[in-house]
Amino acid sequence: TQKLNDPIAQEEATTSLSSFTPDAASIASSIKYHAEFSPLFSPEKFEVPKAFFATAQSVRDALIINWNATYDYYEKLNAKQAYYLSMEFLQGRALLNAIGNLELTGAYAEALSKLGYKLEDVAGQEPDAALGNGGLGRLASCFLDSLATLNYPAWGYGLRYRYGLFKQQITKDGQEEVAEDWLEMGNPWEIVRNDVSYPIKFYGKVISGSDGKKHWIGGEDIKAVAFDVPIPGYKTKTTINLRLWSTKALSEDFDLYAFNAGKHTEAYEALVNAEKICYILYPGDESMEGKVLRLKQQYTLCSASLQDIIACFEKRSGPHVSWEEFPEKVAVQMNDTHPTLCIPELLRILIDLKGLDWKDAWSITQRTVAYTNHTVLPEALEKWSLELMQKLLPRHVEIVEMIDEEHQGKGKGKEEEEEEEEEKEKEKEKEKEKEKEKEKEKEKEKEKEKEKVLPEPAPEPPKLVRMANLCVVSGHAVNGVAEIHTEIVKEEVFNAFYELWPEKFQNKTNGVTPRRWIRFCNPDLSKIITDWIGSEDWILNTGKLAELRKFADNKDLHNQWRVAKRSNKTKVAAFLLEKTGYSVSSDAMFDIQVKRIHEYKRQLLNILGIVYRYKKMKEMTVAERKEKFVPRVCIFGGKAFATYVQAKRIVKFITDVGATVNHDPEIGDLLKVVFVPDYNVSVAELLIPASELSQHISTAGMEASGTSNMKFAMNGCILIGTLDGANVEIRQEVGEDNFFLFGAKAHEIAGLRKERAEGKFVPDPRFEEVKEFVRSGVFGPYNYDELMGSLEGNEGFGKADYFLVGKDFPSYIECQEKVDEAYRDEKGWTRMSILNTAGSYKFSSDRTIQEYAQDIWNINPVELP
Ligand code: 4GP
Repeated sequence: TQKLNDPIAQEEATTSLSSFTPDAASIASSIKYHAEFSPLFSPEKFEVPKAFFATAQSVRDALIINWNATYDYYEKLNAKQAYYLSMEFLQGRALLNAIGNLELTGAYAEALSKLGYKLEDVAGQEPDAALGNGGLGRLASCFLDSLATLNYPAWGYGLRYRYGLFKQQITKDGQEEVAEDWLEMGNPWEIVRNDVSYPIKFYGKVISGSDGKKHWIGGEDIKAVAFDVPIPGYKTKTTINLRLWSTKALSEDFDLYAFNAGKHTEAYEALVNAEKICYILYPGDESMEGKVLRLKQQYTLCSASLQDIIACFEKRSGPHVSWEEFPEKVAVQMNDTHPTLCIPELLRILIDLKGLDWKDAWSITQRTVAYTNHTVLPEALEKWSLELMQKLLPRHVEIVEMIDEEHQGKGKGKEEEEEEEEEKEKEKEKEKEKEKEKEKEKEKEKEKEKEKVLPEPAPEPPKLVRMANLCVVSGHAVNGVAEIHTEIVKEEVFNAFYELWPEKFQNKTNGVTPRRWIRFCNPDLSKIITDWIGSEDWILNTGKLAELRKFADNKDLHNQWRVAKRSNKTKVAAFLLEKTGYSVSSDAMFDIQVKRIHEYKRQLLNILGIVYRYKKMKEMTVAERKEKFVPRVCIFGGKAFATYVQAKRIVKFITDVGATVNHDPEIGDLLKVVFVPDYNVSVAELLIPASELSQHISTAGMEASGTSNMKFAMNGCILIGTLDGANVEIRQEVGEDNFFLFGAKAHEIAGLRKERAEGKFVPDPRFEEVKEFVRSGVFGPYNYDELMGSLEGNEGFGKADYFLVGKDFPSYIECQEKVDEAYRDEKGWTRMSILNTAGSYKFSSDRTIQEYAQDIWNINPVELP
């Protein structure tokens, strides 16, 4: 980062700062300047894409000034800094957020209008930066906003994927994935830092040097190059950094001889190999190639970030580096287990490169790193093949073995360690000899096997490295993301560790940034809140939202509140028409479920509830159905992982139900079912403010927290949900009367599954009826046997209806009847809506970040002078 400590640079910076006075006229000239000198566009055209790019670049100028000042000040102060390592950051669009945080929205709108553009249209040009899958990645992005806003010295580290999360298209066959080329037109926010790059090694072998140290040599070498994205705080100069790594081959790896000899592919093989590491977010890891790539991604993030953190620590320490002080200056947070490799990597650097002994390095590492768990789904708790890891990262596996020994209470003194090392070397040699013998034997046996009639014995299962255990053993803190989730983490997932070190375990209930998720995405509601509370303070101090409770019965507020909701609904209706061709009435209740498509999130329960409603409507006369049901628009959105067959079936089923119901003239506006294609952050910003009912209906105990539930509540939406994740706390805060609760409780689930597996479950006749109806073929020719079948079966099918859709179905549809009743009472409903916003203040990520800063990172805010 450019340091401004020489007078000329300072002079220049001040000049550019003063030339960027944020009034509409100077902003317009800055935009024009960028439009003219941006090499990306031809000079004669100044169309909307170009206007967006030039506008973003002019905002970036402002950000860079603050960003440099922030960095400079941190360096001078040498305060302790937190580093948030995450394989995912789901940033979404940046323009409106950045000018909003800089308080320049009005000035930019005016400047653009002088140039003949509407801010809205220009902002709409920006592609979503979708470097994340869902909750975990979006949480990381909310955290960055809060860190900057609260002036915490902190950085984010991630990867700069060439292609973000895939674009979802909905065709007659269901979901199709298309590559998301978000960098196609360039990224105006990032600053490529060719001066900041680090070597990354894979494969090779470990040797013991004559200096008594371990050396990791040979193998494949590439480099990681930094791309910096400035993250502005709200109403503060603090602008922190999100550093994203991209991978490149070393320059000498381009094989000039091969190229000149016409072997072009061979010549740039190394280049492609290096670059492909950062091609896509979460490469499919069913193949071995996919697994290798994913592990390379994880190691690249960890190695580059740690080398960078250490370089910064050394620089700030001056000539005398005291490693003992490292944990006093650095806190590393691992966002789930994906960055676990930073544990052995930190140990490797400290021991092999900086010459520390095991004991000191281990103590430093433990005091530096902490781990957040985001899921209790067993399939999501990462386990890596030991064999693969040994090949790719041989030195790290040795270190992991030492950690395991340390944990087993076999920590050694240095001499003992060295002796043992020698012994180990000898043993290894012997082992190698034995292995060779064994191989020969095996070959012989294989030859004989071919002649046998009976099959060969099954191969031994591969040995796996449990990454979560490594995190718990090595970190000083482990946290869950909602109270109920942390209890499950302590009592079930990591119970043995909890018994050993209860002090390590903490809860940090998630939060979302009120800037993006109320202030900027819902300007109409924000204005009302500000008017009634009397100031904009609630944007920084969400506790103020509770003051709305005083006006929960005020008629004027009710009217304004409903007008704002209605206007947001109208925008969504237009959007749905454009994206799906379905026309919906803004008078109907907007009932929304948007999130990743997953069986545990139970979109299937929602759609079966809709099917049941549809069937009942069809059985009634017009008058009866109007009497019984309120008109609803049921909106779904979300992506299914490309290889998750069952999730894709659910998407297809929802769209098929929509195709039938939406065209049924008997039903009209009484029921519409719409699947919004390509759900992403920007779509969420549009849908959430328009939502009246939102569904958070996971099988209890399975959703770690959920964060969209918080966004919906903030925007005055009433939740229907199970007692799961953060729902539990939301219900507590907004009040039981303002939350629609149904379903089995977390502690009952194991018993219910057992009952089901033993064939003791007696399904409700309404559940049988709805499946029967689906099977009758009302929703088209597609065979839903597999989908319906997954909800059935008992003995022998222990996994049948694992997510307990059948069990919760009756209480779900009964609860939905209560929703209809409540919606008819306009006054009562508006009151509930206000009380949801008023009670949502706890769920600001500012609160969450303050807790991390105090209880885990031990860092303090640093306000720029
Ligand atoms: C998600 C959890 O599923 C969600 O409940 C939670 O709110 C979110 O993390 C943030 O903590 N997990 C993931 C994941 O996205 O990839 O495991």
